[in-house]
Amino acid sequence: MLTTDQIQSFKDNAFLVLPGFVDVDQIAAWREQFWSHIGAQAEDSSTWPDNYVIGDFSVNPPLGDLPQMRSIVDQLGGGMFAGGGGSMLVQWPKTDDSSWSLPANGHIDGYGPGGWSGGFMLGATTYLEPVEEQGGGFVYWPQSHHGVHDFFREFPKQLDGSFTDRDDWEERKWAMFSERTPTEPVEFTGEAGDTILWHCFLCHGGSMNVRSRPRQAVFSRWHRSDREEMKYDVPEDLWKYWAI
Ligand SMILES: O=C(O)CCC(=O)C(=O)O
Ligand SMILES: [Fe+2]
Repeated sequence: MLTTDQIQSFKDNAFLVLPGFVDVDQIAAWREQFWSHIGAQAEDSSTWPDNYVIGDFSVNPPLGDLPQMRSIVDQLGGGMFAGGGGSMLVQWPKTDDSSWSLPANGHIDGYGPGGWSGGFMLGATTYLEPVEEQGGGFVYWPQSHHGVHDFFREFPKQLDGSFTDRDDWEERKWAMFSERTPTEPVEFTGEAGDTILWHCFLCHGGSMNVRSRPRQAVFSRWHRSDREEMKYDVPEDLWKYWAI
């Protein structure tokens, strides 16, 4: 369970870092599953592939099935959040490229059956190995949920993903959202087992890895179990569909 302070911090910032959230034995088991699924050796870079999305694979048990995650998700969603798979995204080292920089803009997710579906609420990302700066970490814009919320209060119909049909989309793309936030992007660096919880309106993205180890991250997402009824509602209260 999260403390009152942790919940307040999540509400203020749209993310919450939980150091050491998944224990070492579980991480070791997931790493084993991952390397064996891709048929490569963790310590031999000549065997490494270059695919970002690890297809047909989910860690077992999925992140959302861990008891400590279940209790937090129930606490945040009041029992109304469903999902919690364990797909993996891997940033393989690009040692030949020294032009590392932070991404200019972050995006927001809108996953669901058949693409943008609404009703997406919460994401979580857990690392299977330490990730240092410039190591391909998950990058996010603290407090960007407010600007994104304001955007959809202004253009509520575009919550269905149709903001990509706007005349200014080609020119501005995701800057439309990240421009509304005053903060600089932050890299999620940390140890194996460290986890970041992120709000659905948190601007975020991937980043380039110029270190030596692959950035191995497990991603889980939760949606409202009643999303068909609420998915394109943009309430004035950002926390209407949350229990916090
Ligand atoms: O690879 C990353 O850290 C970012 C991935 C991402 O944007 C996503 O899974 O929605
Ligand atoms: Fe994303």
